Amino acid sequence: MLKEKLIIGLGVTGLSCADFYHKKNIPFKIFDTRSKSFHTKKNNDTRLEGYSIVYEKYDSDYLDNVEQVIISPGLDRSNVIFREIKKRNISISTDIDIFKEYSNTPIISITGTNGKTTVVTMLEHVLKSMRLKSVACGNNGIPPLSIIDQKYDFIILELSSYQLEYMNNFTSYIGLITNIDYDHIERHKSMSDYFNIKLKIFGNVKHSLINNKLCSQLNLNDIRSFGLTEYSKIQINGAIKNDLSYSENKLSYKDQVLNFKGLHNLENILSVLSVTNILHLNFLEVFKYIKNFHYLPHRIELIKSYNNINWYNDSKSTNCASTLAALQYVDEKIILILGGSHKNMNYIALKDMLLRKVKLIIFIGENKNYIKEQLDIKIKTIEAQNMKDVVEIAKNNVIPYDNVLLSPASPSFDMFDNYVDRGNAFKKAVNDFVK
Ligand code: UMA
Repeated sequence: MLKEKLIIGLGVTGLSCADFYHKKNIPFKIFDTRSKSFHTKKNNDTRLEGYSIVYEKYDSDYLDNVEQVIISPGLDRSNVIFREIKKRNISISTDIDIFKEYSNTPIISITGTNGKTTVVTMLEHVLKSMRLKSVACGNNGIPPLSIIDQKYDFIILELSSYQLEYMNNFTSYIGLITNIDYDHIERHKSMSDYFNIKLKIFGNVKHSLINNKLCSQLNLNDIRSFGLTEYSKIQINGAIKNDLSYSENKLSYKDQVLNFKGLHNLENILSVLSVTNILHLNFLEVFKYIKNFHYLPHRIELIKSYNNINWYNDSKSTNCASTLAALQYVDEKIILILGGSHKNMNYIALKDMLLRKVKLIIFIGENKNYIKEQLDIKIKTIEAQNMKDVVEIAKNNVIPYDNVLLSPASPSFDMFDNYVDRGNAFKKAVNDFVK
C-alpha cells in the first residue's frame, strides 16, 4: 500500500496542506483532535472529498501507513498523538518546511512577541510600492502554501513561536526578531524555552537582524541590530544613522517627517528600514513610502474623538508588553479596559505605568480576579459584563482630556471568537453609545 502523509489539524494550515497534496497527487489523510461538529463547514469542503478525515480518536492501526506527519502550529506537543509518532519514529514536518522544499523565492522571515504583523505588512507595502512583487504570509493568516503557485521577488514570512517550534528548515535570506517579551508560557513552559525557539529563526540565514535591546540582553555576536541606542541615536542594520533623528512621535530625514505611534512603532519602522538597507533600496524612497503606510486596525486605533475625549481600540494586545506600549503612547488620564481569557502572565509588569497614568480600570473577562490579586493597587476598578457595559461605565467616568483605551493584555476567547471580534464589538459599542 502507498505510504501516506498525515495532516494533523483542520484549520487554515491543514487545509492549505490538503490543497497542496491534492494538486500534487500525493496521498494524505487528516486527523483533528476536535469533534466533527466543530468543523461543520469544513466537513463539507469539496476539496476534501474522497480523503479520510478522522476526528477526536483514531484506531491503533491509524499510523501504520504514515510516512510523515504535517503538524498544525496550534497543536500542543503535550497531545498524546506525539508519543505514538515518536514511538514509531515518524518524521514531523510543517507547511512551512513543505513550502521551502518547493519554492526557491528568497524569504524574509520575521518573528517576535509583538509587532510581527505590523512589520510584515509595512514591509510588504514598501516592497510593493517599489515594484518588487512580494507577499506577507504565515502567522498573519495567509498560509504560505496557498500562494506557492504565484511568482514573487520576495516572500515575507511571519513566524510565530508555535510555527518555529515544529519547523525543520530555517533557511531564509533575512531572519529578523522584532522583540521578545513574556508570553506563551502555557505552551513553551519557560521563558528560556521561548527564547530558544524564537532564536531558531537565525538557523540558516544570510542576514540576521535583531532589536538592539535584545542583542545586548542575549549577548549575541554576528547579528546586526536596529533600534535606539542609549544615547538616543538611531541604529539601522548594525550602523548608527546620524542623518535620521526623532523627537516626540516624529522621525525626520532630510525635509521629510514621518509620524509614528509610540516607541514600539519606531522600532518596527527601524526594522523595516534595516531590511530595505540590506536589499539596497533607496532610503529616501522607502522613507516616503513608510509615511503613507496605513496602520492595521485593533492596534492603538483611534476610533473616536468626541468632547476632547479619545477612544482607542488596542484589542490586539494579548500580553503585558503590548499594553505597556499602548499606555506609554496614550496621554494620561486613562480609563483602561483590561482582562480576557486566562493565561499565565505577570501583570505586575503593568503596575508602575498604571499608577502613573490610569485613573480607572474597567475589568472584563474570566481573568479579572487573577489580575486584581497580582496588581494589588489602589486604583478605582469596576467590573463590566459586556462591551455595552464597558462603554456605559467609561462614559459615566470620563471627563474632557481623558482617554479611554481598550488594551486587555489577555486573549479574547472567553467572550469572543478572536481579537478582531473583540475589537469590533468595542468599536460598535463606542459608535452606538458615544454621541
Ligand atoms: N487544534 C486542536 N486539534 C487539532 C489541531 C488544532 O484542538 O488537531 C486547536 C489548536 O490547539 C488551536 C486551534 O485548534 O487552538 C487552531 O490551531 P491550528 O494550528 O489548526 O490553527 P490554524 O487555523 O491552522 O491557524 C494557524 C495559526 N494558529 C495558531 O497558531 C493557533 C494562525 O495564527 C495562523 O494565522 C495560521 O496558522 C496561518 O499560518 C493565529 C494565532 O493565534 C492567528 N497565532 C498565535 C499568535 O499570533 O499569538 C501563535
